Amino acid sequence: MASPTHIATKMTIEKDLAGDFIRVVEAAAIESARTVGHGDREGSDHAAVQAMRHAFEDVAINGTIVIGEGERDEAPMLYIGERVGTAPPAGVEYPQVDIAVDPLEGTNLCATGTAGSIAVLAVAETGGLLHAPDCYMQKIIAGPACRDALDIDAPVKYNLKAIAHCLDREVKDLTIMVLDRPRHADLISQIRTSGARIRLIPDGDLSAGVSAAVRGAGVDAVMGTGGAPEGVITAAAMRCLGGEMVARLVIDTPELEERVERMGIKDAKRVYTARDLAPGKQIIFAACGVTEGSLLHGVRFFGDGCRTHSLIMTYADRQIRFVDSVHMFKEPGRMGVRLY
Ligand code: VTB
Repeated sequence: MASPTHIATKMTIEKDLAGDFIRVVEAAAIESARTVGHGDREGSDHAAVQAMRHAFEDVAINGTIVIGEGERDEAPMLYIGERVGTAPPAGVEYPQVDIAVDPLEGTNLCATGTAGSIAVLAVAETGGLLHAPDCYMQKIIAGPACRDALDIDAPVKYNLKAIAHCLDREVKDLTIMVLDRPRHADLISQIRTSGARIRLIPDGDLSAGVSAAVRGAGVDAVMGTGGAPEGVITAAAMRCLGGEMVARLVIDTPELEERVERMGIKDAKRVYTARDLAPGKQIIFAACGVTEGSLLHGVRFFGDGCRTHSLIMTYADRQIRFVDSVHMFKEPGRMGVRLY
């Protein structure tokens, strides 16, 4: 008979753990969704972080947070380097994984009840996710049709033409999502000059990026500068979806230069692809909608429980699942479960 250790080492990260990570993002989404529109972004974030941290306790992993809420001295939970997962029984080893979390991506969106906030994480075997510093990252993200067609150093109109060509349509029929920030004034004006359409978003370039690689989500590409940690999690999703991404860290202060050097990043100007940012051989991406969005529905409460909408993807196992869950908080009551 196989020993428990033998069984544990035979576990594959993706097949055996994907379902557990749905619960982790669902827990974060449900708790932050209770704060939607309260105008308290810290409160919303705290609710998500606490719920996610708690949910990790039930997952049979030897996990290390590599992208999280900040350095140990600035974040009490889900800080970089924190170990998460259930303590294994004697003689059992749980799989070692690196985890990138964004318990509430789009805190402002949640606090203001605006579309597009999600609870999200990416998991890979040790070393499978770039330990990106918390700085900006220039990104272009598009769907699988645009494989190898993007050039981060080329003019905006070149990339728009390339995307249009890959999608077999005209530039004027593209929809590009851009974070609504003053730093994007020139980018926005160049996209407008080219004739492509723009959807300006207040926050949430991570779910926008994932949407760009999902047909029917109404977005063809994401362009501009957003957070680097969000970029790594987006890259994990692109690996699962076969989407295209080119990115570069924005290292514009001596402090940041020093920090990336300390982190072992030799070429600060390096152009990264999704594979460079998330090189894992086994990758899990899990996201759950908090507020309503073009990719995922938000959490809907119905008194006795709530309903959540999640996306769970695995790379090697090639599974992409949209999961619609009903969570009963107590005994089913007279309200019953709603169909939609
Ligand atoms: C973006 C956005 C995120 O950070 O990455 C942004 O997608 C970048 O920072 O939702 P700025 O707000 O400084 O532009 C978020 O807003 C998350 O904080």
